[in-house]
Amino acid sequence: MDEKELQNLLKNRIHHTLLPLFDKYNRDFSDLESLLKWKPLVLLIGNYSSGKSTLINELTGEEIQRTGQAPTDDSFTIITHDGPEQAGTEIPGSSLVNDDNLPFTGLKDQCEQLISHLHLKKVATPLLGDMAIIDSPGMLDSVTEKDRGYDYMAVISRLAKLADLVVLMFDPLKAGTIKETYTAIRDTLPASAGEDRLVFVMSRIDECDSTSDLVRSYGALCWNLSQMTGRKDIPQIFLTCAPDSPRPGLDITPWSQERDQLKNKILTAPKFRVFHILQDIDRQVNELQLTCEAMVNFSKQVRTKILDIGKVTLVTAILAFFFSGLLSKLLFGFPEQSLLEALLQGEVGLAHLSFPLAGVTLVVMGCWIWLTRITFPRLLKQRLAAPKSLVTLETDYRRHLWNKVEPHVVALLRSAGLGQVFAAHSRNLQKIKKFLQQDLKEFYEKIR
Ligand SMILES: Nc1nc2c(ncn2[C@@H]2O[C@H](COP(=O)(O)OP(=O)(O)OP(=O)(O)O)[C@@H](O)[C@H]2O)c(=O)[nH]1
Ligand SMILES: [Mg+2]
Repeated sequence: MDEKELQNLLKNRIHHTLLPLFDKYNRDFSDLESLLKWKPLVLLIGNYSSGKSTLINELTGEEIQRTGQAPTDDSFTIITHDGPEQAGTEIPGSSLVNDDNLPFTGLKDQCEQLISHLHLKKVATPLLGDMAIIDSPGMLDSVTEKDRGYDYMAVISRLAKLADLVVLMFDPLKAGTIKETYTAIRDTLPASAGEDRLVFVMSRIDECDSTSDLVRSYGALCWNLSQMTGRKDIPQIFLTCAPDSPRPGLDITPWSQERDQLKNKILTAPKFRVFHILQDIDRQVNELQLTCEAMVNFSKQVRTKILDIGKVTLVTAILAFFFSGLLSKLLFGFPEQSLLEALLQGEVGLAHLSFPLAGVTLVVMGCWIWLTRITFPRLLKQRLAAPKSLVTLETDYRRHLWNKVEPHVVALLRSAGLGQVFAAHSRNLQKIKKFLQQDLKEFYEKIR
């Protein structure tokens, strides 16, 4: 089974099994749906003038992107191949964000400014037939949202979620010292792209005067990366330069393979697509499972209270049935004959039942008010104050998931009401567990 067939199979399974469950718990599934819509994507981000556009021109074999020293490009350009007849076609941002067949509708909520800085270019090379590469505006120092006119980090975050590979480019002159790069690596990317989808590149190494100069830049980049990521282990960093640019000074022979390895990594990104989708599903379904677990436990706790109140109601209703008439007679002098007296004399008529039935009705109503006005709101308040108590968080993974899920569970509880207690949470939880333990495992095995 090839990647495309697998992706379609996955899409069907998701639509049949998962979407209804996600709907029931008001979980947003749009990111995953976007992922299933279109071709695999590679996102190129990094310092201005680090050589992003140069690398894209090299991959496509066309001068498709403008290059130059100093910040050159202020647009997000999606580059792909859609058959030779389409080569040279450009699609503006306004069409891209309104096309439901493309995964970019999520960018619509960004302002107009972004729309005019977004477009799609179709190129002649069939290498990009099954994928697209996104070139991005270079990261800058001391730039604010006002300067760009849109929230650059929010756009990067959304695109990184869609991308199967995120290539982060640096150059020896600004090895990890640019402010936006720092923010992206520390705050934005960890929430959008797993470490395994990130590739670090130091380009333009030919501009180092000597090997020791390169080692200094490489060391500076490693140090800065460890500060940004908090990781002590240094990820692989591709050391490359454009093939036509080697300048005298540094002999780049020891690193000459790395440009090809990088290009190969980019062009084989479609292979990661199914894995990327599975990883996303895995995380989202685990979040859903935790949400559902919280609802199952909350429902159980409410049902226990209902059962307790139910028992009290039953006993009180039986007493009210037999003794309400007698009590009223003793207190107010009527009815003339209570149900109990009529029973003892064996002369029970319809008239004897009015007081018992009124008594039972009063008891049931009282208990219902007790449940809905006192017991349920009190329990809800307690759980809202400590929603964590609704789940067991025995592993770091579950604790991490819970941090994301908690606000959602709180919103669900607030809007839930007593009716939610009788929803089929346990059955839903079984379905979710079955998906995680069987279906997902089968898919992982298929891509092995
Ligand atoms: N010496 C040398 N110059 C390079 C290399 N790669 C790119 N350049 C040059 O560096 C400049 C910047 O390259 P671009 O490809 O425009 O960089 P960019 O990252 O797209 O820049 P922005 O779009 O502004 O963010 C251009 O003049 C390129 O010709 C390289 O490996 N070695
Ligand atoms: Mg560029």
